[in-house]
Amino acid sequence: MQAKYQLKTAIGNGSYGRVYEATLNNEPVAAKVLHPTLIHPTIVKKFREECVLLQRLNHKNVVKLIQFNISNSSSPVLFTELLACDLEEYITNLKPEKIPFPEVVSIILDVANGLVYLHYEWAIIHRDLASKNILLTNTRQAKIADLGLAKFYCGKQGMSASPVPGTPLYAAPETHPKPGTTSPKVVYNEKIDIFSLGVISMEAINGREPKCDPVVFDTDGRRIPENKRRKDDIREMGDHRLRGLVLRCIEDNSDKRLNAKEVVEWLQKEKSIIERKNTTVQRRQRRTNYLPTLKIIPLGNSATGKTCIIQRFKDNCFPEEPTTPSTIGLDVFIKNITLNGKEFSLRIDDTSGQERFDSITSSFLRDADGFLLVFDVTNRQSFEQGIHRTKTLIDHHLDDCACTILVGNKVDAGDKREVTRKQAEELAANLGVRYFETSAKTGQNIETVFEELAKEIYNALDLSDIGTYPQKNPCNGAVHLRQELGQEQTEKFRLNLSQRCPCC
Ligand SMILES: Nc1nc2c(ncn2[C@@H]2O[C@H](COP(=O)(O)OP(=O)(O)OP(=O)(O)O)[C@@H](O)[C@H]2O)c(=O)[nH]1
Ligand SMILES: [Mg+2]
Repeated sequence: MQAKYQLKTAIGNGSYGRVYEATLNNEPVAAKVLHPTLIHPTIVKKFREECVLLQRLNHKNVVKLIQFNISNSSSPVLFTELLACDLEEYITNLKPEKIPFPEVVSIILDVANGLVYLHYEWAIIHRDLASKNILLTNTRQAKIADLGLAKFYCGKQGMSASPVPGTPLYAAPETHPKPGTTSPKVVYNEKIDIFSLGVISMEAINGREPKCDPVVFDTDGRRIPENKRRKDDIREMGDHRLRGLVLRCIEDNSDKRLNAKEVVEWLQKEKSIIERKNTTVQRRQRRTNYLPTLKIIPLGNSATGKTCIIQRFKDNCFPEEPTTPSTIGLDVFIKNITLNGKEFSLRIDDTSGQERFDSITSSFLRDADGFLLVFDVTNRQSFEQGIHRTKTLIDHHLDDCACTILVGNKVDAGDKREVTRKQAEELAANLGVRYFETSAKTGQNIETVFEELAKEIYNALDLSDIGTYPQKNPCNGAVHLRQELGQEQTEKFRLNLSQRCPCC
């Protein structure tokens, strides 16, 4: 049965014809009407096969084909969901502003996810990825559109097809046939989409359409490297955080390009950094509307000196008593610090090293920005078993690696030492972290470990764009917080109300 549709305004050009805003059975849709010159039985047959396949595609980052109309009497039409605008339009309308970094990450990640679906679940190459074929919803969710030139490909050996099928500005070098070749075909694989994705990413980063030298081969018939043809775009990216990703996508040699899954992995890391950065600012602002907060958690076996380290850092003191009470559950301390001229609040969660509190400790790990893995240099077990145990705890609860420093405490204890500096440095190298020796008793290196960890977090999260926040209610000195735990749990905790900061 033929669908009842009505074309309204033209909104763009697709690979085979014009795209209109339309209604289909009274629902808003986009309708692509095939160009009359293409109505030839072979093309229409191919088109129909393609429509049947596309109708089966179902992914949030691929535009959904709703229906198609192929009759002998009129131009074939295909109907897809109607979205707000395409990426090219969005970039143009934003000028002179550029798309904010978090949005660039999320748009490119959406496209890469769409490509993972097409490449790995269907073995389909799009072949015409360009910013005009990336559609955006009102909330900037991106969807790959116009699969008019899409083809099945047969894995590694690639496929042979007509050269330069897509939009030249975005086309991978291998789709340009060598001058003087007799065969009009070129062989390529899914990496041509990755190349186009790299060009689209540069466009989104630079906030303008790509520039590219139209000359592909030099006078001796040698291919001109893409980083030369696209040097203006590359220069304009400067040291943008996604520069490395883009360069890996537009490699001349397709084998060296990332694949769609690797692009997704790369961008997911960026996304999680953005999310952590947002929490850094919001976490504290939600409560008190002042400084952005970095959350640090010292972890380690019981009696390694975590609480003493924190107290030395916060109040520059060390308990007189020969033994101090073990931490029950979790205590929270706040101290403000200055990093690169900006004020931050360090929130230090003092965890208990006792294994029976591991489940409480775990619930606070997820949004931590950094960890101190503390062992006692006079206690071998705290080094061998303790660090392994606490590192495993972090790995179980964090998807990506947070900043971590290994700390050997109690170095004042002289000949009682059971772990050498060399052994600790070896472990640190294996864990890929830095090592510091401290003494909460003498104060040795205590400020340094916190400052170094804070600097690591600052750099990892690229906090340079976090402005200084008005400090309405400065919370200097001791703050001892009860956490938002259930009544039953909180009853068990020590809580020094006199030290409790009213602003927290
Ligand atoms: N000699 C020496 N003793 C220390 C040092 N740091 C802590 N201690 C002692 O080690 C013991 C344990 O210290 P805490 O800070 O309570 O240890 P903790 O890691 O917080 O222990 P839990 O709360 O049970 O996890 C106390 O008796 C401290 O006096 C240090 O740098 N040198
Ligand atoms: Mg303690």
